[in-house]
Amino acid sequence: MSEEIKKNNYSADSIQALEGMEHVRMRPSMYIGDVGVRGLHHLVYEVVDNSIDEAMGGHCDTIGVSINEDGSVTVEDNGRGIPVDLHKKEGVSALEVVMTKIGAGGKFDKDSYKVSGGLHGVGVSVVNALSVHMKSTVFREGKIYEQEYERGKSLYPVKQIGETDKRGTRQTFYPDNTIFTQTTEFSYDTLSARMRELSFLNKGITITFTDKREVDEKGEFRSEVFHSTEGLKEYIRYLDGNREPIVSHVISMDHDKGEIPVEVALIYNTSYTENIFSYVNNINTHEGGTHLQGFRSGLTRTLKKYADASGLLDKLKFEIAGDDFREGLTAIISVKVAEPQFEGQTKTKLGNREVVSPVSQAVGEMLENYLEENPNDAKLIIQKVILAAQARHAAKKAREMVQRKTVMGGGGLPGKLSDCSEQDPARCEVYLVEGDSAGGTAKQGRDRNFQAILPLRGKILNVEKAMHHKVFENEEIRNIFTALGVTVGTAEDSKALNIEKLRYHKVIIMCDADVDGSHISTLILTFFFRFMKELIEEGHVYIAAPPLYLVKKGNKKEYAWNDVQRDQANERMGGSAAIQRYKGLGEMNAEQLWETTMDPNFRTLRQVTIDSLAEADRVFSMLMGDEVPPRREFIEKNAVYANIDA
Ligand code: 0RA
Repeated sequence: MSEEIKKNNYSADSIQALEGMEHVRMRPSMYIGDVGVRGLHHLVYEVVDNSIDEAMGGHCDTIGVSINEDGSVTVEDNGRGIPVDLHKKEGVSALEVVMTKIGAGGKFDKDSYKVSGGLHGVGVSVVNALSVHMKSTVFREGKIYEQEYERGKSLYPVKQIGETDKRGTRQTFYPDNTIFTQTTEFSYDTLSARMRELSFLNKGITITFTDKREVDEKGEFRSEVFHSTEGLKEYIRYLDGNREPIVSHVISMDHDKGEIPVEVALIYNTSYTENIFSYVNNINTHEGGTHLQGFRSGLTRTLKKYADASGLLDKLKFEIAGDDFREGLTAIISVKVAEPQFEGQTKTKLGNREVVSPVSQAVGEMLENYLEENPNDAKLIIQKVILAAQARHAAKKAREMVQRKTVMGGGGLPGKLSDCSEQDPARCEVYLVEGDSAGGTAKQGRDRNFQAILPLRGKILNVEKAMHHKVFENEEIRNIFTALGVTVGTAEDSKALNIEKLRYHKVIIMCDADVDGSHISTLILTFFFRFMKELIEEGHVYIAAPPLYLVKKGNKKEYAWNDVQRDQANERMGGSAAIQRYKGLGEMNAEQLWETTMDPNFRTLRQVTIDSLAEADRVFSMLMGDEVPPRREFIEKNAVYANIDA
């Protein structure tokens, strides 16, 4: 090859590399989903994923994650260290290739589990490109190596900076605030929840998580150590800790030998909800897919076979449906797939057909053994299935009644709804208001063009503890369904929602800013979470934030949402302002309610998002379940939405 061609090749390659990194900065959402809170946290997951891969390959057992004093994040592992020797093709160190080339990833290690899926596995170079500054430190073969970068560009070639007997890789990055314009502040709760989840999904690894941004009264950093010896089994106990089990222990299995490693754990509890969380390569597959399909078919087939053989179904007058086998079931499925195909709206649905049968078989085998060895538990499960089938028939009748009433009730809208005049759902919003009197004020204060008001009477039904037919028979809940325009699920799929009929694209919960109010918001949210999850998932649900104080002096007035704002407003007015504490929405007049809580130009709405479905489920089951002490503590310590609002 002539010198010239070589030179051209080299520059063509380097241009491509540059373009790759530039492209990440130009179109960050293509790589990390979005540049909001979610995308920001994704940076951490990406770096941690690389260390998890090193651990899954059996090369490391400890990962440290910290949010540093200056807001940067450090991830450190005790693995083999990213290689620093010359990468022949690129002419720079392997570390530099991994850090500055798109798509280089960790994939040059053949036997690692590096399996890119969804937005994960895009590579640490993406994190580098989106950071104002990043530093890699490698502890390897007795030496310490270092390289730093600015917005993805190396500042100097990898250099040796000392000697060590440690092994491992340390990565520190500062997210770029010109990319993450909304915020570059990491949330303790969000990261902590993900580290906990990862430790359950990868048993044996120790993950320490430390927040160095502030110290507590003892002068210590907030810190947690996550380590799970039993993996999914422990995860189930954690998730279902607030529910009452009907079987004596968690049923689980771990097939890590075959082509497709499958891990499953499940338990039955006394509730009426089905909770199945599925993961592919540590990614939560919200939309399910072939592994979930395999799980369901294995579960149904095995339980049905056992029930038929036991004679327990002999006197039953109707068919048992698939749903009936999953009432009161909490399950986690985790599979590892080498080349996952992700489908669906949020690319969280596994498409690989070859996954169905290994999962179905593994689940079948596991259950068959359990039922055989634990006949008492087996009987309890089958009895629960029969009850579920009976309840489903009752619910179907109740649902048909609701739908009949909706159709016959002249347009079908609930009498208590004060509708808006605008017809385009994208421009309409509905306020669900606690109590008739606040509802009345909201009705006077609103802009009737696009704002509808639905007052709710006192505490709505706790759906977490009610059987399905009770839910559909409840008047307040029926009012919500009919006001929103969506119909209740069909007999085949009680959770299918025709969300395209939604009459308002913003559904705003407005309750008093006190413990009772947050309890009521939680009840409404629980209902949405269990019966209209898409509504939350598609970003239609909001919580209004009414002010806590009115600070007034002469003709000056200011509202305050917390004590700091109150004191500042008071100072601005010279210190002797009259302070009114709002005990509830009812103390505001229509104008005040409009100004503070309903006027789109001034109000603050908190969008409810589901960050981690598993964690959200645990929180709801705790808040709405039978155990009072943890609930009281949680409600008093947090705003209800603390854990579900990103
Ligand atoms: C490929 C090869 C080797 C190490 C790694 C990847 C590696 C990558 C990361 C990313 C974060 N932590 C990591 N630790 C290791 C080295 C193979 C060898 O030493 O033979």
